[in-house]
Amino acid sequence: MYGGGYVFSDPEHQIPPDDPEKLAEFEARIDRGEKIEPQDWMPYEYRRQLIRLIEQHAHSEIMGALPEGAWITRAPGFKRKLALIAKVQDEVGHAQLLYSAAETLGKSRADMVNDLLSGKSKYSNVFNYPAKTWADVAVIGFLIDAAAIVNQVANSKGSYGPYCRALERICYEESFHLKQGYDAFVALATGTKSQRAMLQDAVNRWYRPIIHFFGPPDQESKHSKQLMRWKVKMASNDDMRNQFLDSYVPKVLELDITFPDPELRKDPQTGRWQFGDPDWAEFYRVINGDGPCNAERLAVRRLAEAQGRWIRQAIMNPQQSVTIPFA
Ligand code: FAQ
Repeated sequence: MYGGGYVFSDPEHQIPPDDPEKLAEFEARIDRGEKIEPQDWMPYEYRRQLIRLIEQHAHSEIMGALPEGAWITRAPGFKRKLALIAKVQDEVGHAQLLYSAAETLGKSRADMVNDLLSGKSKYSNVFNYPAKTWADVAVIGFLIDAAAIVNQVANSKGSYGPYCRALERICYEESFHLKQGYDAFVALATGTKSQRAMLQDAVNRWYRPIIHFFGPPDQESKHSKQLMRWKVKMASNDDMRNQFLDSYVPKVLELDITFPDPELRKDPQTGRWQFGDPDWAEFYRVINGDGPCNAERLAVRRLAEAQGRWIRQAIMNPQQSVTIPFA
């Protein structure tokens, strides 16, 4: 297939037009709800878009381990620490599943990792914000995992077999993360005055990034129309955002924790949530590399990559001797 290199990495690469008959048959299969598998014919653009989306998702899981991972040593108590270690390990495992799913489309893991480290590939906006207190870990575990589940349960019913199967497995684990996140969230919400204040502060800081998590409003979304036609995305950004707000705003409010947005309300006529200015300029700054933690997160990944190089060399070339840097 694309053994030697990754054709879509080259901006000059001319994408040949798809054979109209094959395209029609492919779209008919999608309409019938069939799964597309790696060996099947697929349009170039379907392949390119899937690689982009699955790869970004994989990077998000890896980068998503960093804000919470920093709290493992400071988790309050043995049981919270055990749960957090297991969660962080799961997130990294999700990245492995997703990189494998993206590899079935012809881009090597090495190319994907290089594109993350060079800043070429995106990853989720939310992981470019700091986790300042333990309450941030509770908010990530509850609300960001919940947001991820809304998106991933829907898309696990999509058209590309390897991605859907990876999402099904990931969703089982994310559901457990959500439970431990909710438990930590409730413990703070029903705790002392200062615990409640710490939680409220964290919710205030994460509210806007979570609104951004589902992507730009539908009218600004570049890829949604085509991806929904090909059943890669099973709902639009605004519909997913609305579904999340429907399910989780009441769960937060019932704990007497508020959102820092006086305009947040559900319109009873339309069933749609309305909110104040979500500052999409901030969203675009963050996803294009200029968020509060982008540089720090990438620096950590580059360090991990450099420190793990010797062991990758040892595994890939077992006959050759390697120098162990820290021995
Ligand atoms: N962050 O045309 P659209 C997790 C970019 S997993 C960064 O609407 P699309 C688990 C988009 O790439 C979290 N960039 O894009 C966990 C595009 O840029 P490009 C990740 C974003 O693809 C929990 C441009 O904006 N989940 O959290 C974001 O149709 C707790 C135009 O936007 C997934 O990746 C964003 N939020 O829809 C781990 C799920 N939104 O590439 C640890 C799969 C948009 O043209 C702890 N992905 N952009 O330069 C998707 O469903 C979609 O990619 C969307 C965006 C819905 C995220």
